[in-house]
Amino acid sequence: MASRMASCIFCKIIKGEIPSFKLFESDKTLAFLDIQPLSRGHALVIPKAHGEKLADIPDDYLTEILPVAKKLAIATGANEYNILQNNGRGAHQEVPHVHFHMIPKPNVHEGLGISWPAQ
Ligand code: DGP
Repeated sequence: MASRMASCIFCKIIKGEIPSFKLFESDKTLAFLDIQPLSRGHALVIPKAHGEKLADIPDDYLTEILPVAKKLAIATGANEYNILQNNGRGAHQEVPHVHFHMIPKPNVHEGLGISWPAQ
């Protein structure tokens, strides 16, 4: 587990070793913009505990995830959006650290004080 954490790209983002555009941070949760956005405002919400799949993450690291995703959805002004979470390569998971996608549908606008960077 320790070696997987050392090479994990999202653990490096948590530690600030790889830059990201952070949207929310607490002791257990981090949200940042996806580097390959499917739409403007596409964000990832991750637990700060390393684990590949949902079953690997302690419950207390999961409780904040959906409320944060909800706030991000509201902040984009999106009326329509997808919350997605993939488990395993066969389920299209590329990064082996649990993450929830918040993907606004196109035509979102700026809202509630968050100015999304142009892409
Ligand atoms: P998934 O297929 O569910 O594992 O999605 C992984 C997402 O992670 C994909 O949309 C691109 C994003 N991603 C990968 N590497 C980085 C990175 O270094 N920074 C950021 N911000 N996003 C990344």
